[in-house]
Amino acid sequence: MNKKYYITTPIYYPSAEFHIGHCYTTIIADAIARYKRLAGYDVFFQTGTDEHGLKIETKAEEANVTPKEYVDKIILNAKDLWASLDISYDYFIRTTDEHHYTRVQKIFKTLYDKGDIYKGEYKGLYCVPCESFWTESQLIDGKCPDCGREVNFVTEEAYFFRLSKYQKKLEELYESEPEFILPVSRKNEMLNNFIKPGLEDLCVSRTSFKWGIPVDFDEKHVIYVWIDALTNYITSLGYPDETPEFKKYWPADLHLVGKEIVRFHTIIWPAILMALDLPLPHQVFGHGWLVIDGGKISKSLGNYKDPREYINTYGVDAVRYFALREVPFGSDGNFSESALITRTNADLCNILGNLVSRTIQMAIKYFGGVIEDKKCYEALDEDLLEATKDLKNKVDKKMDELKINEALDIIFDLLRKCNKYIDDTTPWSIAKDESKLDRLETVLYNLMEAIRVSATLLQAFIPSTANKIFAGLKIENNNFDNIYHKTPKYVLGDEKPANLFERIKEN
Ligand code: ME8
Repeated sequence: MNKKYYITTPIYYPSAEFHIGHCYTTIIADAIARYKRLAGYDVFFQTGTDEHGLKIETKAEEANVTPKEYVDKIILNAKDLWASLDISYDYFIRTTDEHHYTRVQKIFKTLYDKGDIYKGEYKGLYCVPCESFWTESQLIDGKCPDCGREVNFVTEEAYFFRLSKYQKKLEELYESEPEFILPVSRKNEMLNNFIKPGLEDLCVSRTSFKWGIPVDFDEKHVIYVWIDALTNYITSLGYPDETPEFKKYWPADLHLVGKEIVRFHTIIWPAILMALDLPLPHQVFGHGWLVIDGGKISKSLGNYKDPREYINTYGVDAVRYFALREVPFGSDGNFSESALITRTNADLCNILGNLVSRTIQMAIKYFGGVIEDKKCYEALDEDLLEATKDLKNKVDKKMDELKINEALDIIFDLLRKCNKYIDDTTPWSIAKDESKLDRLETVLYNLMEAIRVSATLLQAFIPSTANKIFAGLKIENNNFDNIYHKTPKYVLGDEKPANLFERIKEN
């Protein structure tokens, strides 16, 4: 049986249309999911939407529609966005799905019956836009540490999750699983800023708004945020029912999240799972933010375009490639249209596009598109042949470490080597000597094999471009099993394929 791999994105708030930041996480999750599928894993890739809460209730009121009508429209657009970005999710969970709804109620009741949820009174500081409660010591200059806005003092009857009980177990988890949180710097932040100072019990119900899943044994309360949101990762698989999907895919292999919600995924989520006696996810990766001109891309500031505009203008793979390649994964990075253009021209157009088109053109021109390995090697070939042979191992290693941008850079290193190989071998001058046709054919064959191997790996990152390359080489797509099965003979026909990327004019 194939090994399984379960990867998730956060479930995003459909309080406004999605922006390039949401695309960032989802594209990266998609590339990892595709990579694992190509490697033969049975992958379950989940994304979705987190639809309850006061913010959405308020937005819907402002728009004069019901909360459900409000979110339905945004989700339709979100699904369209994911389709135009070639996002290959296996399951899209909505927290308004009936299954999720009833399963969350059961989970809440189980935790209540076990004494891990109890009724008390909440007195505290609350940030409405972030839907987060804060303690005095967490505030920065008296304001919400996440968004910098005012917080309000509130008192209300509420249910609490006994988070404090799991302090020691969480410390042990961090100790015994050093790679539970990546990058490691975020682990230290969680330990030193949140766990070590002492965990407080967590408010998990509200009575001040209605748009949420009711506590079924105390209907005045709606289940508030994290028990509703975090459990999406298991309710989608059928939990608390013992479904085959749950048995197969849980625990998750990777929760990919932005750095601002690492805390919820590495403290509250494992504690809930411990309370339910369930195994914990293997890893939570907290990536950095895409920023615009150094500032946060924000739904509330509205400083962004619909990502579909970029896709329509520059193509899906320009956007995907930028998200995957531009920023060292884990760090913050700037997003701008001019950086997107520069990156597309430099890598996709100049390095990849040119190489593929030059190689295919030469194969057509000199051999009518029919190329075999004539094994007429020279010392000059060594570097390219070795790099081609090593490529998958090197990329695998980077993918295992979730160094996605470096994985791509290694593939592009090989493509750069191919371009240099053309410059060094100068096929057009070999072509002048009739006696050297075997050598010329070998050079072209080496290039085509390097392109094929690269395209096999690129399928995970820029799938539509990889498909065009396979189509241009007139071969079937490879997966990782047959990546090193050499193509016995390329038969391209005599039609020059369209360029993969057109150069974009820089302003
Ligand atoms: O937090 N750069 O939803 P959300 C990079 N519903 N990634 C970004 C980003 C940016 N500028 N902006 C958003 C929620 N993201 C909760 C999650 S999970 C059980 C519940 C991505 O709509 C990033 O993944 O605010 C971030 O963590 C997520 O969107 C926040 O989405």
